[in-house]
This record gives sequence, C-alpha cells and structure tokens, in this order.
Amino acid sequence: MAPSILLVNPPYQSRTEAIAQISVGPPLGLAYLAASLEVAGVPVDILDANALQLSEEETLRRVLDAEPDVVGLTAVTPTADLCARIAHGVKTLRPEATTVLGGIHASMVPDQTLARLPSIDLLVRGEGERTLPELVDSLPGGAGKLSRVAGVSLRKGKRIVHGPRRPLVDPLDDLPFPALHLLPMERYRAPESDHFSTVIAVRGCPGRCIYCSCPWVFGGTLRTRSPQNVAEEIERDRREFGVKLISFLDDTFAVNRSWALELCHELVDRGLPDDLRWKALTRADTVDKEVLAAMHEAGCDLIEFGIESGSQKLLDAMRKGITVEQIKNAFTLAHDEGIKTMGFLMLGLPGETQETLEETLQLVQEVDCDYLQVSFATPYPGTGLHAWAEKNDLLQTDDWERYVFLNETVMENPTAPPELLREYWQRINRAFYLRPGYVVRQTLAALKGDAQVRTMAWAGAKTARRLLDRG
Ligand code: B12
Ligand code: SF4
Repeated sequence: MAPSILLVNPPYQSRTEAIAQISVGPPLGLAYLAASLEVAGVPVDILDANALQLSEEETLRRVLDAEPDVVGLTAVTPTADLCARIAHGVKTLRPEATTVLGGIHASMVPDQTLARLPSIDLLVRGEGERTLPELVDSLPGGAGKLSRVAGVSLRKGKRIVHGPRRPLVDPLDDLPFPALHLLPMERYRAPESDHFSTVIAVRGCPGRCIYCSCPWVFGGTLRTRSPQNVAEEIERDRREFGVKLISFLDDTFAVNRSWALELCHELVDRGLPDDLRWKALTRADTVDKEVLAAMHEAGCDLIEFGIESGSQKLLDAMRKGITVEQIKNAFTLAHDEGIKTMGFLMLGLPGETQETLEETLQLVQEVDCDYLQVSFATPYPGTGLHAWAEKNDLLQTDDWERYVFLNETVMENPTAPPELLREYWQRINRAFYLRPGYVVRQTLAALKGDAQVRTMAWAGAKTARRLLDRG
C-alpha cells in the first residue's frame, strides 16, 4: 500500500493584524495537492491547524495521532520556522516519518531553507501537484529515485542536491478540483460571508515587481483555466459546500481581458444564484468600463487593487508598470460601476522619502477606496528587494518569523527611516479611517445591515483605536 500523507497548514493567523484575522480561507495549495494524491491512489488527509485555531503543541499531537508516513507542510517566509518546529516534533517522536516542506518560501530559497531547517527531510520547489505523487512513489521501497524527481531538493551528506526543474502544469484544466471535502469548510469566513471559499483561475504573472515572490511558484507567463472549468468549480463549491462568497486568488484577475470577459459571461449564462458573490484582485491597468460592468453583472462586489505608492518615481523604481493616473482611473471606474474597492499600500520601498510618502497620502485621499491595507515593504528572501537590502546592508534581521509586513519594518531604508514610515503609517490610516465621509458612510451602511461593513468597521475600529492609543 502507498505511504499515507498528512498535509498540514500551520497555525499562523493569530499573529497578524485584526484586518487579516477577519478573513480565514482554505489552504488551497494543500487542497490541490490532496486532490492529485487522491487521483494517484495515495491515502491523504489535511490538517488545517490555522482554521481550527490549534496551538503548536495541539497541532503536533494531532499530526502524531494520525500516524502518517509523510507529513507535508506549507510555508510562506514567516511560517517556515513554525513548520520546522512542527517537523522537529514529528522527527523526535515519530522518526520513521518523512517531513516535506513546500510553498513559496521553499521555492524561492531552497538551499537556505534546507540548510537552516534540519527537521525538514525533503523540499518541493514550485507547483506540487505532479511532484508530490512522484515523490511518494520514490520514497525508500518505492519505484523511483528521490534525487531524480523533478522539483525535489534534499540533503546528501553535507551537500544539498536539486532534482531537475519541474515543468509548469499546462493545461490547468487537467488538474482535479481542490479537495475541499478534506477541510473544515464551516470554519472559513470573510467579512461579507460565513460561507466562504477561494478559487484560483489564473496562474503566473508577467509582472516583475521587485518586492513580489509570486512568479517563483507559478512562473512569469500567464496560464488561464477555461472559463467553463472555473465555472464548474464554482458550481461545485456552491452545490457541495454551500459557498456564498468566492475570493479569486489570482495575482492579476483581468490581465487577459478577453478571458476575463468570457469568464464573466460564462458565469452569467450559468445563472448562478443571486446570493453567490465574488471578489478579485487585479492590476489597476487591466480594467476598463466594459470589463468592470461584466464583472459586476457576474457577481463581483469588491475589487482589490495594489496601489503601493502615490509616487510615479517609486512605482517605476519598483517596476510596477502602472501609472498614478491609471490607479485613479481604476478606482473611479469601479465606483461608477457600483463595485466596492480595496487598496493596498506599501511604505518604505527603495527611493521612499517624506515627499513620496506625502504623495501617497494625497493619492489615498483622492481615490477614496472603501477599504485600505497599509503595509511596510518587506524584503522576502529571493526577491529583488531582498537582494537590494542585502547588498546595501539594510536588513535589520534574518528572523523569518518577523517578515509579516503588517507588523513592523525589517529593513532600513536610507531615505526613509523606520520612525518616518511609522509616522506615515499612522497618518495615512488616520486620514483614511477617521475621515468624516467615511465614518458617516460606514455607519449608514452598518445600520442598513451590511454585514461586510459591520465586520470591516470592527477591524477599522480596532485600527482606529490603535491609532488613537498611539497618539
Ligand atoms: C491567499 C493568500 C493568503 C491568505 C492565506 C489563506 C490560505 N489559507 O491559504 C492570507 C490572507 C491569510 C495570507 C496571509 C499572508 N500572506 Co499571502 N498570499 C495568498 C495568495 C494570494 C494565494 C495563496 C494561494 O492559495 N495560492 C494558490 C495555491 C494553489 O498555491 P500555493 O499555496 O503556492 O501552493 C502550490 C505550491 O506552492 C506548492 N505547495 C504549497 N505548499 C506545499 C506543501 C507541500 C508539502 C508541497 C509538496 C507543495 C506545496 O504546491 C501547491 C500547488 O501547486 C498568495 C499569492 C500567490 N499567488 O500565491 C499570497 C502570498 C503567498 N502571501 C504572501 C504574504 C507575504 C503573506 C503574509 C506574510 C502577509 C502579511 N500579513 O505580512 C501573510 C502570512 C501570514 C502570517 N502571519 O504568517 C506572499 C508570500 C511571500 C513569501 N515569500 O513568503 C505571497 C506570495 C504574495 C506576494 N505577492 O508576494 N495570504
Ligand atoms: S503584478 Fe502583482 S503578482 Fe505580478 S509581479 Fe507585480 S505584485 Fe507580483
């Protein structure tokens, strides 16, 4: 019989800010892996310790109770050490089990990760759907040889060896739908709904923003699923799990305009229930009136745009490939269509100064988005930003657990010291949350019973309190 696998989403979310905690989604990567393992006949289960709000100790206990042959953990940079601690517990108390780490962090810096985390036996780089079943088949006693499996990295004595690069999955329609039946679906929620799930329809991004890790897993070219395949998954999510809100996790939902229009038309043609709504993240340069109208008609209530900065100079330096005018235009068009908007900002990118921070403050006031997230530029290992910070000796710490961009700065910026960034973090949040129009609008909407506004207002109130507490 094939070895059994337990895939583990570590318990990380309690460490983030209020705004992050009010949304808990399924670990979609693990659900994709589980679906491929099921097709390959490998006994698999998922432990979403994050959604179940388990402690580290409880997570380890549940892993050991399941008696898996293989424990697969998923990590972003700030959760890599947490995964390693769980793996350490496994190796201590069940040494015969094999520990495998995958996800964006492992994909970006495999050598460093294996060197620093001795409790991890094997590491998977990039997409795992094809790699993991082959890896299982190549464990001692299996058919293949581990070091030859494409996408796998491991230690051989003191050396770290890498199997060849794994080609990207293409066409994506070949993948089975994520195995949501292995997850505690009743636990997932977003401000707008307690019946929440996520879908990824597009993989890869042609962008090259210096701070971003995305292309390391999904590559630099765009792969889209067929609109029919995406719509079928959404119908499945509704039918089998009662999902009422979907968040598209695609890096750039509308970057392929004709595909986005086709998907929206497909969703409308299928006559999805009116109470099935969705939201998506896309670049500000990918939307126009027609695309936004189609998205709204197909059920899109909220669009998230990466603003990053109000300074054109900075947008160019980070290779965002977007103009300030395009950002303003995108927000205006979305509001005209009646779609709510969320903006993401990043303070402290190379070249940031008081002047550029002022420009960002002005832009936030101008675009008047409904929700806002202000973060600090964080140099994730393997990105151009990390290389810049390292070269200029600006890294304040290499403690990966502190690389949570909502919490603190982990990088010095020669033209914008941490105190200045914190000051503008406060000023921008204050200007946003405490602006009179916003308070009135949110209060009215909350009185009308808008659940999304109520929850976001709760997060907003927490942020505002923090702002006032800090003076
Ligand atoms: C959804 C999401 C979240 C959700 C997570 C919800 C959930 N339960 O999954 C939330 C909002 C909680 C979140 C939080 C954060 N996120 Co986030 N998030 C994403 C996003 C948009 C999608 C992730 C996803 O599901 N992808 C789809 C699946 C299919 O891909 P995948 O998870 O990578 O899995 C595949 C492979 O990686 C691999 N794989 C993954 N795990 C494993 C495990 C094994 C054993 C194997 C073999 C293979 C394998 O196989 C999978 C299938 O191909 C990505 C962007 C992106 N495009 O991926 C950012 C992203 C992962 N997030 C990022 C960041 C920075 C964060 C935060 C640190 C932000 C912050 N607050 O500071 C926090 C981390 C929380 C914390 N406190 O530690 C960065 C990670 C950068 C880095 N180097 O770490 C990304 C890449 C965004 C970016 N532009 O850079 N995030
Ligand atoms: S456009 Fe978005 S996903 Fe693409 S590289 Fe830039 S930040 Fe990353």
